[in-house]
This record gives sequence, C-alpha cells and structure tokens, in this order.
Amino acid sequence: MSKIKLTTIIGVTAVALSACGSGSSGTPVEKDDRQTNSGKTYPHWVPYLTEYYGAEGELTSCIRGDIDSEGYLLSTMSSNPPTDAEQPLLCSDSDQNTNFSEYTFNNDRSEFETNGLSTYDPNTSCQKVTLSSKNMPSRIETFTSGSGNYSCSVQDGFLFSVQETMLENELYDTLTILYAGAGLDNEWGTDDDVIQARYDSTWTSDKLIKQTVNRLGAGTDSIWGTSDDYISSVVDMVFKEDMIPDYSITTYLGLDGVIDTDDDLITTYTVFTYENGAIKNHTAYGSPGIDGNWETTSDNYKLYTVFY
Ligand SMILES: [Ca+2]
Ligand SMILES: [Ca+2]
Ligand SMILES: [Ca+2]
Repeated sequence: MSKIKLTTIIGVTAVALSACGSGSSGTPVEKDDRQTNSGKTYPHWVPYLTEYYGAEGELTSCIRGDIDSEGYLLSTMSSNPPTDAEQPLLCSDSDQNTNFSEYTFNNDRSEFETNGLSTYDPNTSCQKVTLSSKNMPSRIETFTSGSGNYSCSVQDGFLFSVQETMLENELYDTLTILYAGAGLDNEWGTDDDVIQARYDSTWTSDKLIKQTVNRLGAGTDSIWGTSDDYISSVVDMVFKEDMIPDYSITTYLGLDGVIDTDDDLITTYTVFTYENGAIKNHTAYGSPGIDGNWETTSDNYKLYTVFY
C-alpha cells in the first residue's frame, strides 16, 4: 500500500473514531475478578469473550476465556453452531457443541500446553506454545487427537502443524511460517517440511504501523518469499503507541495479485475501542454496509467482536 493511500485511510479513520467518541457498539459484559485481562500478556490472544456473527447479525459462535489473577489464561470454552437448529446458542456451558481447552504454563511462563475436550468433534486439537520473554508466541505446535477421540493432549496427540515466528526485540513479528507437514522424510524440522502459509511483516521505525503480506502459495517458482508468491491479502495494522492497537485494514489484492493496483479491495476493517486506557473490545467488519462507507459502522456487516 502506498504512503498516500495509507495516509488517506489514516486520516479518514481518525475522523471516524473521533466521531464515534466514547460510545461504542457491543454489549456491556459483566466480569468477575478472574476474567479481567490484566494486560500483562499481549492483548490479542487473551480475550475475555469473542463473539462471532452471521449475515443477519445473529450470534453464531463464541469463545470465553478464563484468566488467572496474573492475567494468564486458565481455560477457554468455545461454543459452536448447534447441530439442532432449534437449540439456541447461549454462550454457556450448556451449549450443544463446545470445545474446552485447559492451559498449563511451565514455571517461568515461557511455554504452555493446552488440553482439549470436545463434546462433538471426534478429531479435536491442542497446542504447545513457546513464548518470547515479552509473551509473544514464537512457536506454536498444533496436535490432533486422532479420529474418534474427543480429547487431545500434547503427549498423546499427533503433530499436525508447526508455526514459527521470528520476532524483533522479542516483541515485533517480522516473519511467520506455517508448516503443515513433515515432508517426505516424515521428520519435522528438516528442509523438506511442507509450508502452508507465510506471513511477512514490516514495521515502520516508530513501530506504529505494521504491514503484513499473507502468502498462501509459493507460485510457479515453488520458492516461498519471492515475487510470484500467491498473496491472499495484506493487513495494515495501525497502533496508537507501542503495541496499543488502533485499527487495521485488510486488503484483497484482486485478480492481478499485485499490491497497490486499481482492483485492490478492502475486505475487513477492525476497530479497537478503549476505556480507562485499556482495550475494551475490538470489532471486525466484513463490509461497509448499505451506505458503502466503512467509517459508519452501524450498518456494516459485523464478523466478530472481542471483549477484554
Ligand atoms: Ca521433513
Ligand atoms: Ca515464489
Ligand atoms: Ca457503513
């Protein structure tokens, strides 16, 4: 995205946010002491509640997080679309189709494992996550339980994918590669591992804007990270200050697959709202609504909202 284009978007959004003022969409959420994000961990992945919406604005699924007094996740419970369409989705333990994950950290909090238990998925997943000294995930191993098994543990599961992230100063992601297979040698961590996706991020020197290029294919040269890669989207993330997010814009590059051409199309607009200096929620929108204006969010198609 060119500087001019980005500047325009920043200007427009600044107006939109000031027009919104302190008012924000989203339902007030009651929290108890154990469910308040302390802010000690990177806010993006310690949500108290995530709600996903369908085309009619109806709630389609949700994830609830339980966080300890130090701000670390104890567990998450996701409620998924019910099999029985007559069953209401209540975002409670009594929902028909749920996945429960328990989080276990090691002593110095440098890694954690999840244990998964699903009420409906006979091939559920769990993870082992390695964190940087600033609590950013640097390596995520995802395991599956194997078919016919509704519970997953790292010890008994099958390694399914490995995601590795390079961080600058332990905090700013610059390159993430997702490996989806061990390759012909059947051994993870060797040269023939199968890459599924690659995310290249560049930061401005003040660390207030991050642009991420999402690559889903190596292109005709079969080499990842070159100019013929298939780029699915580009995300521009704008921060208020160091790692305090403001908003982000996801752009589809159109049929030409090239950044910054006429057929570029904004697909997602995400706005963060704050209360008393802390993130209150963020909402992702998937269309500008009938008025064709992304800034007027009341008519926009809402994809999900994350509460902190
Ligand atoms: Ca291999
Ligand atoms: Ca390539
Ligand atoms: Ca609108």
